[in-house]
Amino acid sequence: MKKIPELIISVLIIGIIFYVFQFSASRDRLATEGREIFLELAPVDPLSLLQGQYMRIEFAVEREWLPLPQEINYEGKRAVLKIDERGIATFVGVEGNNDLGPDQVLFRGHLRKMEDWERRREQRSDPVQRGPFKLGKELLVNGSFEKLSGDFAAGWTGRSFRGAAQQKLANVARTGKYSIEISADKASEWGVAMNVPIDMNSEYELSAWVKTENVGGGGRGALLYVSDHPDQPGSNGVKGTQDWTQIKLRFNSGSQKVASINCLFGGWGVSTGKAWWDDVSLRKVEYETIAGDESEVTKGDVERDGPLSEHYVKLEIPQRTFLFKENTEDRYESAKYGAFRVGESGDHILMDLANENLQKLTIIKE
Ligand SMILES: [Ca+2]
Repeated sequence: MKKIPELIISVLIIGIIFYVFQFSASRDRLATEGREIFLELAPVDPLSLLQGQYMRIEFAVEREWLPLPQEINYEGKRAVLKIDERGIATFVGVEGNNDLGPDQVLFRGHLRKMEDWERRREQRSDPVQRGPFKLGKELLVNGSFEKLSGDFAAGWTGRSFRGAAQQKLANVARTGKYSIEISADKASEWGVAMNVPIDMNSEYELSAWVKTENVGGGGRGALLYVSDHPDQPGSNGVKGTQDWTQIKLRFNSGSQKVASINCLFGGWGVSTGKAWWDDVSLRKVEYETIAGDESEVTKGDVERDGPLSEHYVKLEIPQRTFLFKENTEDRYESAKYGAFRVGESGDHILMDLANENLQKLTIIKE
């Protein structure tokens, strides 16, 4: 009887060794024989390396919904990626019976259908179906940074995404006496943030005025950003040296009950220089009912016949984290693409990250 547990353990060990061997053999094969493709990275927050040398990454392709002409069963299917002349891949469809083009590859990921609330949200963003809008009451407290707590603006806190920037209350203002200043000598991504309770499945407009001085680098510059939101809503950024300029963005709260509002320096990259934010405003977008003879019921029917007849699919890539080689963490700042090797079966491995010019950054540990 004593021998049986030992036997079980031996079988398990042999199994594990075999599995690891198979796994590393297929990895090696992919690494040498697979076709090289690049997938654009999407910003993820917080980009903190404090927990060790692991970092979470996402790909821009995962943020897109692809409309498909008819309903397809996605079960076990692979995505079709189209490769441009530089090797950069975009998601163009789901595998079918047709042959692949020379510029297409299969890619094994998780294909997901659009969920109901997401579909409804897409519908609502169609401006044709809506009447004129008005903005609701101001939801931000201390958006002009005039109320102080210690030597900083009450209710607002600094948030590091990458690098090291400085934040302070500045005696530069568009209105009142103060604004928020973020400055960085070394390229950084930095926010001054506040959490605001919001209603689910509602549209909001976030705006602010920004002023900049010598803002440069690969990031968007001085902008507004809603963090911890699946859509990563961000405004356009202001770079260079500009006097007070208004920036704004619209976003839908979806399933979120809190909006993490960021006055963001950097954004989809890192920036240097100095910028000021003042008169940050968050207001709900309220649409007026379209006046007409149709009843609400009829209008609902029209809406159901429209965008609802379309089908959407999203590609999710299981590779979410990687381990940095020692002392290579700062190279992440110039990362723009994930460099994959893809086999004919659609199996793939993430080999490295690459910069804007597709040069490898050699930061991923084996
Ligand atoms: Ca102010």
